[in-house]
Amino acid sequence: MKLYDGGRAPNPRRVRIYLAEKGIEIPMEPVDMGGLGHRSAELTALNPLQRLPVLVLDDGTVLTETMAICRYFEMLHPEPPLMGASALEAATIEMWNRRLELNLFMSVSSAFRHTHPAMKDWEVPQIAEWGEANRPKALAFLELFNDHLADNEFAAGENYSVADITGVVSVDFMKPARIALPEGLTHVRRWYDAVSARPGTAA
Ligand SMILES: N[C@@H](CCC(=O)N[C@@H](CS)C(=O)NCC(=O)O)C(=O)O
Repeated sequence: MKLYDGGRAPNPRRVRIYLAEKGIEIPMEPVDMGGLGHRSAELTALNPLQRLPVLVLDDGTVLTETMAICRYFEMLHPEPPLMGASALEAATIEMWNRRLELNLFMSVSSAFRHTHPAMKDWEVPQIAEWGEANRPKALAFLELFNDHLADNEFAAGENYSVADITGVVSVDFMKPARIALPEGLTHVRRWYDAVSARPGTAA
């Protein structure tokens, strides 16, 4: 088994944090994304979408998509549960993970990819106006998330989960996207500090 990893890029980082939280060690193959290594013939053959992360199993089976890769390991290593231990927990985690992916991660990612000069060969066409339009979308969702965290320790309730991984990676991604975390979001800050301090988050 081998995980093609993309260094600082947020989706590969989500898988690395997930694996660290689970205590799972697998061989990693670093890909130089700055040098467009993810578009090499080898990577394109594995993932025609030319995106990372990519997991290749021992029998050659290829898995892409961050959450699909996490789901694969979750079934093999259910403890500690990061995708829910009951039907309701699993659905609640899925709900908040999707909300965070679609409303925060995507907005931050669009702001970064559509405005940052280094992304001009990655995001074609690069539309600065669309990038700018996404900054307020990210901030609006953070307001909602702040209200939710007033009554919840973690993104999906009382237990740490993959939704927290998506959340913390999204907030960290705000820095290169040049979106400042507003001072008033005290519950987001409390949650962010707690999740950031977990050893796995350094992965
Ligand atoms: N939906 C995919 C997205 C993967 C993705 O977009 N990865 C980024 C790195 S964070 C990438 O490989 N980008 C390369 C590119 O845009 O050329 C997932 O969840 O894994």
